[in-house]
Amino acid sequence: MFTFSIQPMATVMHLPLHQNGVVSSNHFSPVRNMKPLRVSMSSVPPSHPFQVCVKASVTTSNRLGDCPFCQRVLLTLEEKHLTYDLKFVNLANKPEWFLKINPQGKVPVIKLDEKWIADSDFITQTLEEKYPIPPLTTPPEKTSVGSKIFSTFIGFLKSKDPNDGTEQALLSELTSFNDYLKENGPFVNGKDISATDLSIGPKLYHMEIALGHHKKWTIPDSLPFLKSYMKAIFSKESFIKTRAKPQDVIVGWRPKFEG
Ligand SMILES: N[C@@H](CCC(=O)N[C@@H](CS)C(=O)NCC(=O)O)C(=O)O
Repeated sequence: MFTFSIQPMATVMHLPLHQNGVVSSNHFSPVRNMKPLRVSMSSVPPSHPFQVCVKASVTTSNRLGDCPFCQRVLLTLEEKHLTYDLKFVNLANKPEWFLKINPQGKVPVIKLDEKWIADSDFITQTLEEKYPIPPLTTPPEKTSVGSKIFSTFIGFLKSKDPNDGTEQALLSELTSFNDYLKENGPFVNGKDISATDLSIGPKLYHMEIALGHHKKWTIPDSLPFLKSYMKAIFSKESFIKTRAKPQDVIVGWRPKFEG
């Protein structure tokens, strides 16, 4: 097990969470079954960094790999100024210690109040409830904005037939998102970055690198608000610190491209 320590830029107050047992996305529907959390503004910051299991790089030892869900969790920790230690998991040969933590075998997994919890939806929601400052909540009516971009990107990446409509499906989702940003941006919730941006940003990063390399595809100039959005997110210090190496993204998506 390799551990990589990350220092905070600052600290914030934190709140106690009461949960039972190991939680994973297998047993736990992130939103529906979420237990009520007790919130107290008088709590102190955690004395130790969080432990976070993330995908290991396949090109460089002891480095973060290409998992957009892991980056989403790390971005949330960064934006909330919470410290963390990374545990790199080789997903091609999962170690026993990791499968004990999360029998489902998926990353990210984070240790919160002595319990390991999985699934980026659940993790980020729990972090928001335990550490509400600074707030990252996206209003419910905006959380589905851009939600089909990732699946349509994968559909296009996997496609072998240029006329099967998958490129058009992606373009349609990107155009809707561009138009939304034009009216409501620069971020999904307006001027401040929020949880939905921290979810979409890593996916757009993967899309740009994977489609650029495997399909020689680039985002059309007709989508300037999307381009500015990507530039704004990709240039954030928190994003640069937590992003995967482009080569890992290329290698990671190759099996889907080659089918
Ligand atoms: N819904 C999960 C998805 C997590 C996920 O699919 N992670 C991938 C890596 S990007 C994984 O661990 N895959 C297991 C494997 O490759 O064996 C989340 O949001 O955390």
